[in-house]
Amino acid sequence: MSRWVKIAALTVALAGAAFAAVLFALWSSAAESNVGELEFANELAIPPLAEPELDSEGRMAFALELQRGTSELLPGTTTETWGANGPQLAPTLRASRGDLVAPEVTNGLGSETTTLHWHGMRLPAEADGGPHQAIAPGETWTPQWEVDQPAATLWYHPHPHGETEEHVYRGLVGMFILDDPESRRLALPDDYGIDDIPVIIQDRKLDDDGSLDFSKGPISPTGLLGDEIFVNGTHDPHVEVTRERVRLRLLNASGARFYDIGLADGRSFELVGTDGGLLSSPVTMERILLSPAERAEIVVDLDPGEEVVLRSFEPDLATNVFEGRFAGADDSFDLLELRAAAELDPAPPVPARLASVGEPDASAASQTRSFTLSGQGAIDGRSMDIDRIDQVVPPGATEIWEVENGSGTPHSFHPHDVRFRILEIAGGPPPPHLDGLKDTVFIPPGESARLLIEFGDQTSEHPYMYHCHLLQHEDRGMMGQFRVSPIG
Ligand SMILES: [Cu+2]
Repeated sequence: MSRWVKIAALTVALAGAAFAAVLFALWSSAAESNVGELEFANELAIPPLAEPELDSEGRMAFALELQRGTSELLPGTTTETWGANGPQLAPTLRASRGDLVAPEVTNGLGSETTTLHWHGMRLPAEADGGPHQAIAPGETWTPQWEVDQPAATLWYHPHPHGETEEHVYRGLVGMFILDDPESRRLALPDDYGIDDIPVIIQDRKLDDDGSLDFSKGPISPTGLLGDEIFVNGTHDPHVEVTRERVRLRLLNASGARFYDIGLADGRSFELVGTDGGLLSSPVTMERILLSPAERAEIVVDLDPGEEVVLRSFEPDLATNVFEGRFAGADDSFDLLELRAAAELDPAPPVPARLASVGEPDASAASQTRSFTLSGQGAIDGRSMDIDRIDQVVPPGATEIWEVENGSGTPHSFHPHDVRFRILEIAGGPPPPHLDGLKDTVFIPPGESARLLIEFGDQTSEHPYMYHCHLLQHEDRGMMGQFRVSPIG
């Protein structure tokens, strides 16, 4: 070997070692935790319930003014945030099956165009609030629809093409609670803000002066991960509980972070509902994994005078140890302290039967479609094109959609307008907590999900979206469009 070849080989080896050292340093510093660091000093904010005007035709007109504001997210600092009818977050909307709802959404964000999407809602495509329903600055958008689905915890958030991660991160997120006659008869905690508590979880990175940090590390396979947790916009929160049982409506409103949620002392809770509605019967659990956009309604039992912490444990993302670290798989966070009063009002036990969900009937499916989530920004190798319709679904059809995560990165799948049943996930039948009505499902790397989907029967020129709900992936094009239309 000549001298120059030896020098070249040595140089390559040194460069490789230096690169490995940098990667290891990045990897070592990427794990985040606040466990044991919080004092739970702040009373949890409860988003106000919106009070709609009833118009002459009986529609519930919810006025929503999208606006910029400032919030004291961390003590002594000021953060520019976005909200509806306030500086951050948005009011909780509440309606019942059969109601006609007609939000009046005014874009007061200044120079920014945005949209407002009603996640999990069955509605006409032109009311969906996806990227086709842009609201220009100063304009008011007035979709309307009749609520035609079971009681559920839905939510709403911006969905502008390529900018959803940023708009959600800035704080434009609200809960949309649906009731139905069946749910109202159940003895579940349902006094909003008293024993029925919204728990909207977001992570953020903040600079010392409180300004939002939008930067991502050099390795961010799933998107921006924050090291500060906010519940309903409150940092370091606690909530006073006055009854023996409390229902928490958990919403993962983060763009990329997964939460594996349980009680810090290991006690179990009853899972009563998931994305699309109540389960047929409660499921006793100690942890529930929520990928971005997923919801869970849980009921927690408390003894008088005790304090128990709601915690997110290290989520199993089923990816390799290297990528997992950069996707938050080694992160844990205290979320919220539940403080029980010295005397608690009695509460009935969780009913053994909840909703009539029934068994999924795969034989009702008229066709099967297959999708592969590939890389970090494509479905079936194609990036989202707003001028391309990827699928046409006959009105009222029931179909099986098989979705494969063909990458090494965690992904999820969320079709608009529908709820689905999981027929199979990662090679087996769904576990009980995934056997209810869903609208978003985590598909681990290399795994597949078979979904039984009942589509709506309202035809339209406008498409609905289906996409990964890790918002960085959605923004990069891991999204397609389907139209509900007679074929041919
Ligand atoms: Cu994804």
